Amino acid sequence: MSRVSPVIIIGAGGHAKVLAGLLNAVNAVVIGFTDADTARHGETILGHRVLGGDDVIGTYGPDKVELVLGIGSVRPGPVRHDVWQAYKRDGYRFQSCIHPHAWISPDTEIGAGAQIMAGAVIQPGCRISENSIINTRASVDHDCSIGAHVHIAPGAVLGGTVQVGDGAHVGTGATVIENIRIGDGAMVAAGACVTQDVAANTRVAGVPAKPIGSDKSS
Ligand code: JB3
Repeated sequence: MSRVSPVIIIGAGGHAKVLAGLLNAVNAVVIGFTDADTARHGETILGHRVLGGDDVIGTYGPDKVELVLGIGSVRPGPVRHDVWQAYKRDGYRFQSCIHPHAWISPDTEIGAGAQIMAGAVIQPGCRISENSIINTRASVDHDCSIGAHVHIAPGAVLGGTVQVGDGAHVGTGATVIENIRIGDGAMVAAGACVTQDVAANTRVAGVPAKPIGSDKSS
């Protein structure tokens, strides 16, 4: 992870706190957090202040600061994608965050702003695309392809050669067996065991996982 530029963490909730812990562990220079909720302004989290709203970012500018997207997600949704696109359009760069206690095969392709948390394992031949989260203790086995803006939640297990489409969510503790394709925007519920491909924008749950509807309906 590049630690040349200081960073601002966007959001000051649970996901941002985990990222602050990671950034502290790698001695990154953290300027502080921004948050949409004015009640949070002035708080200190793991040694870093909530500086104000996102207007603070503009006072630095894209040549002075890199961003870390600290807004998480528990289902597919536009927020992470939209915030990412807005700042990218304005010329900002997102710093990728890799916890020192993740194990990542050296040949892994890691996109800009990807976040790989403590205890994650990524085996050879994988690609983790931009702005995706491989959360605490998740395991991604050989030759998996993880699209952009994906969340592989804590403790999820992907077997070999799994493909996860852009914007999909694999819930906490879910298991996906080898060679499965999970479509764009799909959601795998927590604890599910996926043994068949999942179509785009579809939600599945259970063991074995079955469709429970379209994510557009939630
Ligand atoms: O499951 C795990 C391990 N983590 C979850 C994570 C992936 O997603 C976590 O438990 C949460 O369920 C969720 O974390 P997140 O996104 O940090 O949620 P929350 O704790 O609700 O905090 C979101 C924060 O983002 C709130 O303080 C919002 O006010 C703030 N926020 C929302 N939109 C924003 C914006 N902040 C800024 N700066 N800009 C925005 O556009």
